[in-house]
Amino acid sequence: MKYDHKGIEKKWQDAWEKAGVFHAENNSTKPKYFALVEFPYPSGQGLHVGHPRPYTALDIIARKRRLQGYNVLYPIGWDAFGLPTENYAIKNHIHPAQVTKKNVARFKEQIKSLGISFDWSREINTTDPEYYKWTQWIFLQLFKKGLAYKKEMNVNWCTGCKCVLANEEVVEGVCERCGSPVIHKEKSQWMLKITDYAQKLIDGLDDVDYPDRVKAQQKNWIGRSEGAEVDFQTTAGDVLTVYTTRPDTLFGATYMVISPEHPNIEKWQDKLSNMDAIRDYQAKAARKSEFERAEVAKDKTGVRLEGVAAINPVNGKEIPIFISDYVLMTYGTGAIMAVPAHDTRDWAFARKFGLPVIEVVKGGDVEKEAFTDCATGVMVNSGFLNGLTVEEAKAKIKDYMEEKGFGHKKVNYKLRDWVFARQRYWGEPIPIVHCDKCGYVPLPEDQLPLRLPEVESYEPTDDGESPIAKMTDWVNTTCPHCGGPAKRETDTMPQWAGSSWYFLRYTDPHNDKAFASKEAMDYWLPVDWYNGGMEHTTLHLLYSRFWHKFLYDIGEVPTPEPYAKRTSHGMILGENGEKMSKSRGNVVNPDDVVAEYGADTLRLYEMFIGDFEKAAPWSTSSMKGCRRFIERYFALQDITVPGDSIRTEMEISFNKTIKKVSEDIENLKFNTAIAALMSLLNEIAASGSITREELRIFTILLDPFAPHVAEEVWAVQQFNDQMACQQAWPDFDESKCKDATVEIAVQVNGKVRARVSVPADVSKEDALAAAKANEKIAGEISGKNLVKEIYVPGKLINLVAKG
Ligand code: ANZ
Ligand code: ZN
Repeated sequence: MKYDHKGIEKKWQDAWEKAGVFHAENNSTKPKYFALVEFPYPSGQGLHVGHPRPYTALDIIARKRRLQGYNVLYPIGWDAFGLPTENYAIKNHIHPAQVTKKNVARFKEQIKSLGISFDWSREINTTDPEYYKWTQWIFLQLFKKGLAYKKEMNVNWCTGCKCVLANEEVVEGVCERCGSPVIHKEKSQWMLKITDYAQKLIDGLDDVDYPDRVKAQQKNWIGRSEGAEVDFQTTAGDVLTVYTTRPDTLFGATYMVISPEHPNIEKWQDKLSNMDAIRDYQAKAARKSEFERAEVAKDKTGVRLEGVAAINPVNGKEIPIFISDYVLMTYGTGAIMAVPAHDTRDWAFARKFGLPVIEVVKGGDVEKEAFTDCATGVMVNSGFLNGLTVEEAKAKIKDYMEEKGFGHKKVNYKLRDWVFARQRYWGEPIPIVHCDKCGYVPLPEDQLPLRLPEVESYEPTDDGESPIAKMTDWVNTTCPHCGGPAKRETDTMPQWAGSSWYFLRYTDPHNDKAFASKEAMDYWLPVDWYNGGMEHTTLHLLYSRFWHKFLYDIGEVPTPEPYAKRTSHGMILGENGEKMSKSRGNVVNPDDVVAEYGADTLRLYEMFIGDFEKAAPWSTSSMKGCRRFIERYFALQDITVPGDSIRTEMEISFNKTIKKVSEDIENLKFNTAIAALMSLLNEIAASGSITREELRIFTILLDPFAPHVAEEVWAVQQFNDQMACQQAWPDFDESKCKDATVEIAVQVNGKVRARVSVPADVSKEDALAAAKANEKIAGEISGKNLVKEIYVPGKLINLVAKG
């Protein structure tokens, strides 16, 4: 029989849909399984070959779970608000909703052509008012709990997109999306207080199954640091508080640095004799990005405050105060005590400005560079701390400052609050009204969804306001509280809003009373397995955990963590090993592959391409190899013989393969699972025939990977009147997973001299006897004295012979 994917794939996709085999039931006696992939942004470019990799991987999990008797929820939807759509709309004068509709239709058709077992009856779209009604509702709950607030902020401003970016969206000083430089700007912004959840977001990681690299990145991003806040009296008669992780080095603090934005500068201006130089420096610092300012290697600049100094609380010494841009107002207290002997940036600064460097931890050469090691040094020049280790000194000085009242222990986090507003059109309107009398007033929940108004054009205004600001009919409203005149908020939510809770909606997507019913969430949550890109570790993954934890705290969701397990896939690169891109001319279009070789080949190949968690280059010849494997599988029907059991000589191979495929799928080792199926196929082909029972089992094993051809074979062979995807996953017999015989390498004095075949369960004595009986070995050891006989079961014998 000749395999032709063309007549097969569409037929089975329609049959699955008609039979509703992938519909998840909210009421079922079966155990539940919730498999999730990150829903796509429906871009104008359509699907690229990177998309099918995670979709297929979790499709394999979902299909295997169904075969294992689970009620599986494997949903999909569209994360469709956002800038690329809006920019396209502006350029082509089409409404973004229109653009979205077109892109979604294309994506949907492409994804459907892959035969992924999504439950399409639960499809969601973040731009649908019935969906964003609930995004707005959650925002209102955050607002009511004080976790959404408006603040005058020094924000990251993308000069290209003309909008505010979150810190997470600024990569090395430029916009993650468009690559334009990012500058600082004062703006009143809606913020979400994710910092309130910093510790919970760290602690929760203990209870979930995420890869270590993902946990490490999240922790690193949250950046917990333990130290102390220390008060320095100033000659202006007030107090300057610093945050330090090294209170042990207090005796080595020879000057202080405050951020150019520090509020004390204004307070001290009458006492400062060089305000012009200070103002000049402040203006320069404001133009730099935080990234630039924080760079360790950069040349240190600053201005000394003439007229105010600080007093070191441990020795009463007067020390100068500087402003320098390497101290950021957004971390700690915006002020530091500088210890040039033990901090690299302080050292560079002290050298440049000729400030004293006092060694307080012995162990390095502070004339040459800062000695920053905390593990080995011993305290010197530090009064009552002398002779202690750094750790001991930290504990002692913390107690001392608390006793004397000039400081206390303090935990800080690098994490910042989340800038939750964009001055753009294509996003969820923020459901807040501003009233001169009542301030910020939440829209009553029964007025949700607050729909986006129709506007003429989508360009942001030149002063950086959202295009919605021009819609005065929409903007002017009455205050829900006092009934007086009021204005609607015209900023919209950032793209990360809709994706922060979408998985909850899948459990109950058509509910119009709540974002999802308690029953549905009780049944489905948490997500059992969530796969997504590493690039979302500090953005989407952290944001959605935050929203979920908040919803848990207000009693709206049943679990403290949204995702029980998280995995991440690697990228698919071009044939030349570089990132696929139009400019490199190395883009593979999935549509072409599906048309020419079939979805099953594409699926199988994307799983065979290499270690799932690593990047892998595309190889057309290897892809064709996958196609050939499918053809050879299909042709097994020509050598099928009657028989409702596995032939004795094939028993071990089948049991081993079932075991391997079962386990490899669970461990993301799709490539070796496929390799095992390929080698079983070779063995079957070599034997010249296959029994019906063997073909039946092989077909179920292949089904999650290449479901269309598996269905076709199942139907042609009439194994039973259900579909392949409705069968039971085969069991294996552990006792039949070991080869009857194993090959053992035999060494004489460490050199391999022969290999002998022995029963797999051979005893040490029998193995040694077999080795010595081997002709070659017998020759090697004859006339010699055997001083040692080493046996590594199933693998190796080493005979140590002397004389
Ligand atoms: C004195 C000192 C001595 C420090 C020493 C370090 C080494 P992490 O671990 O990142 O929390 N610092 C504090 N606030 C700052 C700000 N707003 N901008 C720039 N730097 C700031 O680091 C905390 C350390 O970073 C603090 O400890 C402070 O320098 C500096 F041998 O204080 B340290
Ligand atoms: Zn009012």
